[in-house]
Amino acid sequence: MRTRANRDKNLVKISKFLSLVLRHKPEHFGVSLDHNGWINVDALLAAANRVGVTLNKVLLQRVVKESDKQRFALSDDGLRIRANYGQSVAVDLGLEAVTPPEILFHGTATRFFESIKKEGLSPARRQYVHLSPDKHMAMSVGKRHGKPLVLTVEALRMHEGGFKFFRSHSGIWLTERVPAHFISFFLPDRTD
Ligand code: HQG
Repeated sequence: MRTRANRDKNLVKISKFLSLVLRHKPEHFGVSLDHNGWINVDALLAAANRVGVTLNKVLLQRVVKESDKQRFALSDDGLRIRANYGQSVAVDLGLEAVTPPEILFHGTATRFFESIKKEGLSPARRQYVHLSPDKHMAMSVGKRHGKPLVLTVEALRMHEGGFKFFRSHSGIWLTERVPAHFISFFLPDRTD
Protein backbone atom coordinates (compact mmCIF):
# COMPACT_ATOMS: atom_id res chain seq x y z
CA MET A 1 0.00 0.00 0.00
CA ARG A 2 1.31 3.48 -0.84
CA THR A 3 1.13 5.22 2.51
CA ARG A 4 2.25 8.80 3.09
CA ALA A 5 5.14 7.51 5.20
CA ASN A 6 6.34 5.31 2.35
CA ARG A 7 6.02 8.15 -0.10
CA ASP A 8 8.01 10.47 2.19
CA LYS A 9 10.66 7.78 2.68
CA ASN A 10 11.02 7.47 -1.05
CA LEU A 11 11.37 11.25 -1.45
CA VAL A 12 14.12 11.29 1.21
CA LYS A 13 15.91 8.47 -0.59
CA ILE A 14 15.77 10.40 -3.85
CA SER A 15 16.92 13.58 -2.12
CA LYS A 16 19.95 11.75 -0.71
CA PHE A 17 20.75 10.36 -4.13
CA LEU A 18 20.53 13.86 -5.61
CA SER A 19 22.83 15.26 -2.92
CA LEU A 20 25.39 12.59 -3.65
CA VAL A 21 25.35 13.19 -7.41
CA LEU A 22 24.92 16.97 -7.45
CA ARG A 23 27.19 17.84 -4.51
CA HIS A 24 29.84 15.20 -4.15
CA LYS A 25 30.31 12.33 -6.60
CA PRO A 26 28.93 12.95 -10.07
CA GLU A 27 31.77 10.93 -11.63
CA HIS A 28 30.78 7.92 -9.52
CA PHE A 29 27.48 7.88 -11.43
CA GLY A 30 29.02 8.45 -14.85
CA VAL A 31 27.92 12.09 -15.17
CA SER A 32 29.63 15.45 -14.80
CA LEU A 33 28.49 18.85 -13.61
CA ASP A 34 29.16 21.93 -15.67
CA HIS A 35 31.20 24.86 -14.36
CA ASN A 36 28.15 26.22 -12.53
CA GLY A 37 27.11 22.91 -11.01
CA TRP A 38 24.31 22.07 -13.46
CA ILE A 39 23.55 18.72 -15.03
CA ASN A 40 20.97 17.80 -17.68
CA VAL A 41 17.85 16.31 -16.17
CA ASP A 42 17.81 13.53 -18.77
CA ALA A 43 21.39 12.52 -17.89
CA LEU A 44 20.49 12.54 -14.20
CA LEU A 45 17.41 10.37 -14.72
CA ALA A 46 19.45 7.89 -16.75
CA ALA A 47 22.10 7.79 -13.98
CA ALA A 48 19.39 7.21 -11.35
CA ASN A 49 17.85 4.36 -13.28
CA ARG A 50 21.27 2.76 -13.82
CA VAL A 51 21.72 2.43 -10.05
CA GLY A 52 18.14 1.35 -9.36
CA VAL A 53 16.76 4.66 -8.06
CA THR A 54 13.31 5.01 -9.56
CA LEU A 55 13.09 8.56 -10.76
CA ASN A 56 11.18 10.46 -13.41
CA LYS A 57 10.55 14.14 -14.18
CA VAL A 58 7.38 14.38 -12.10
CA LEU A 59 9.05 12.85 -9.04
CA LEU A 60 12.09 15.05 -9.53
CA GLN A 61 9.98 18.19 -9.64
CA ARG A 62 8.25 17.10 -6.46
CA VAL A 63 11.51 16.50 -4.60
CA VAL A 64 12.81 19.90 -5.68
CA LYS A 65 9.61 21.65 -4.64
CA GLU A 66 9.07 19.83 -1.35
CA SER A 67 12.68 19.84 -0.13
CA ASP A 68 12.46 21.34 3.37
CA LYS A 69 15.71 23.22 2.87
CA GLN A 70 15.27 23.95 -0.84
CA ARG A 71 18.37 21.88 -1.56
CA PHE A 72 18.01 21.82 -5.35
CA ALA A 73 17.02 24.11 -8.19
CA LEU A 74 15.71 23.39 -11.68
CA SER A 75 16.68 25.80 -14.45
CA ASP A 76 13.90 28.05 -15.76
CA ASP A 77 13.41 25.82 -18.81
CA GLY A 78 13.33 22.73 -16.57
CA LEU A 79 16.10 21.04 -18.53
CA ARG A 80 18.86 21.25 -15.92
CA ILE A 81 19.19 20.78 -12.17
CA ARG A 82 21.81 21.66 -9.55
CA ALA A 83 22.32 21.77 -5.79
CA ASN A 84 21.78 25.16 -4.18
CA TYR A 85 24.56 24.60 -1.60
CA GLY A 86 26.62 21.90 0.10
CA GLN A 87 28.97 21.03 -2.77
CA SER A 88 32.35 19.43 -2.15
CA VAL A 89 33.15 19.52 -5.87
CA ALA A 90 34.35 22.93 -7.01
CA VAL A 91 31.54 24.76 -8.79
CA ASP A 92 30.78 28.42 -9.34
CA LEU A 93 27.26 29.05 -8.06
CA GLY A 94 27.37 32.53 -9.54
CA LEU A 95 26.32 34.13 -6.27
CA GLU A 96 27.17 37.75 -5.66
CA ALA A 97 28.85 38.73 -2.43
CA VAL A 98 26.28 40.54 -0.27
CA THR A 99 26.10 42.18 3.14
CA PRO A 100 25.12 39.59 5.75
CA PRO A 101 22.99 40.19 8.84
CA GLU A 102 24.84 41.21 11.98
CA ILE A 103 24.81 37.68 13.36
CA LEU A 104 24.64 34.25 11.72
CA PHE A 105 24.65 30.83 13.39
CA HIS A 106 26.60 27.65 12.85
CA GLY A 107 25.48 24.31 14.24
CA THR A 108 28.18 21.85 15.15
CA ALA A 109 28.90 19.18 17.79
CA THR A 110 30.43 19.73 21.21
CA ARG A 111 33.32 17.41 20.35
CA PHE A 112 34.58 19.97 17.80
CA PHE A 113 34.62 22.79 20.36
CA GLU A 114 38.36 22.81 21.18
CA SER A 115 39.44 22.56 17.59
CA ILE A 116 37.08 25.29 16.35
CA LYS A 117 38.06 27.54 19.25
CA LYS A 118 41.68 27.18 18.19
CA GLU A 119 41.38 27.17 14.39
CA GLY A 120 38.04 28.82 13.65
CA LEU A 121 35.58 27.28 11.19
CA SER A 122 36.87 25.71 8.03
CA PRO A 123 34.74 24.20 5.26
CA ALA A 124 36.08 20.68 5.89
CA ARG A 125 35.36 18.73 2.70
CA ARG A 126 32.89 21.28 1.34
CA GLN A 127 33.53 24.42 -0.68
CA TYR A 128 32.18 26.78 1.99
CA VAL A 129 31.40 27.03 5.68
CA HIS A 130 27.59 26.89 5.96
CA LEU A 131 25.85 29.36 8.26
CA SER A 132 22.18 29.52 9.24
CA PRO A 133 20.09 32.65 9.64
CA ASP A 134 18.43 31.28 12.78
CA LYS A 135 19.31 29.32 15.86
CA HIS A 136 16.72 26.56 15.34
CA MET A 137 18.17 25.62 11.99
CA ALA A 138 21.69 25.65 13.42
CA MET A 139 20.55 23.33 16.23
CA SER A 140 19.26 20.77 13.77
CA VAL A 141 22.43 21.01 11.68
CA GLY A 142 24.45 20.44 14.88
CA LYS A 143 22.39 17.40 15.86
CA ARG A 144 23.54 15.64 12.69
CA HIS A 145 27.03 15.53 14.19
CA GLY A 146 26.30 14.61 17.83
CA LYS A 147 25.54 16.70 20.91
CA PRO A 148 24.73 20.06 19.34
CA LEU A 149 26.68 23.22 19.92
CA VAL A 150 25.47 26.45 18.37
CA LEU A 151 28.02 29.09 17.48
CA THR A 152 27.27 32.74 16.91
CA VAL A 153 29.25 34.32 14.11
CA GLU A 154 29.74 38.06 13.89
CA ALA A 155 29.02 38.11 10.19
CA LEU A 156 28.66 41.84 9.66
CA ARG A 157 31.92 42.57 11.43
CA MET A 158 33.63 39.93 9.27
CA HIS A 159 32.12 41.51 6.17
CA GLU A 160 33.41 44.91 7.26
CA GLY A 161 36.81 43.29 7.61
CA GLY A 162 36.75 42.15 3.97
CA PHE A 163 35.33 38.61 4.23
CA LYS A 164 32.85 37.70 1.49
CA PHE A 165 29.40 36.33 2.23
CA PHE A 166 27.03 34.66 -0.21
CA ARG A 167 23.35 33.90 0.31
CA SER A 168 22.39 30.64 -1.35
CA HIS A 169 19.03 30.27 -3.07
CA SER A 170 17.82 28.32 -0.07
CA GLY A 171 18.66 31.04 2.45
CA ILE A 172 21.76 29.33 3.83
CA TRP A 173 24.77 31.64 4.05
CA LEU A 174 28.17 30.65 2.71
CA THR A 175 31.63 31.97 3.48
CA GLU A 176 35.11 30.59 2.97
CA ARG A 177 36.20 30.44 6.60
CA VAL A 178 35.48 32.00 9.96
CA PRO A 179 38.44 32.97 12.18
CA ALA A 180 37.93 32.07 15.84
CA HIS A 181 37.81 35.64 17.10
CA PHE A 182 34.50 36.23 15.25
CA ILE A 183 32.84 33.29 17.04
CA SER A 184 30.98 33.07 20.36
CA PHE A 185 30.20 29.68 21.76
CA PHE A 186 27.21 28.62 23.80
CA LEU A 187 25.48 25.43 24.70
CA PRO A 188 21.77 25.97 24.18
CA ASP A 189 19.77 24.47 27.01
CA ARG A 190 16.47 25.23 25.28
CA THR A 191 15.45 25.13 21.66
CA ASP A 192 13.75 28.53 21.54
C1 HQG B 1 33.03 21.18 11.65
C2 HQG B 1 23.48 20.24 5.61
C3 HQG B 1 36.75 20.86 13.90
C4 HQG B 1 31.74 21.92 11.38
C5 HQG B 1 23.42 21.25 6.72
C6 HQG B 1 30.84 20.75 10.99
C7 HQG B 1 24.23 22.41 6.24
C8 HQG B 1 35.30 21.82 12.42
C9 HQG B 1 31.79 19.79 10.29
C10 HQG B 1 25.15 21.82 5.22
C11 HQG B 1 36.19 22.88 12.19
C12 HQG B 1 31.61 19.76 8.80
C13 HQG B 1 26.56 21.77 5.72
C14 HQG B 1 37.42 22.86 12.89
C15 HQG B 1 34.43 23.22 10.99
N1 HQG B 1 37.64 21.85 13.74
N2 HQG B 1 35.57 20.81 13.28
N3 HQG B 1 38.32 23.84 12.74
N4 HQG B 1 35.63 23.72 11.29
N5 HQG B 1 34.21 22.06 11.67
O1 HQG B 1 28.52 18.39 7.10
O2 HQG B 1 27.87 22.84 8.25
O3 HQG B 1 20.68 18.72 5.14
O4 HQG B 1 30.56 19.43 6.03
O5 HQG B 1 31.28 22.59 12.51
O6 HQG B 1 22.11 21.62 7.04
O7 HQG B 1 27.38 20.53 9.24
O8 HQG B 1 22.66 18.12 3.75
O9 HQG B 1 29.04 20.88 7.33
O10 HQG B 1 30.29 20.15 12.12
O11 HQG B 1 23.50 23.45 5.71
O12 HQG B 1 21.00 19.78 2.91
O13 HQG B 1 33.12 20.24 10.59
O14 HQG B 1 24.71 20.48 4.98
O15 HQG B 1 22.45 20.42 4.71
O16 HQG B 1 30.39 19.12 8.52
O17 HQG B 1 26.58 21.09 6.97
P1 HQG B 1 29.63 19.37 7.18
P2 HQG B 1 27.71 21.37 8.06
P3 HQG B 1 21.65 19.19 4.10
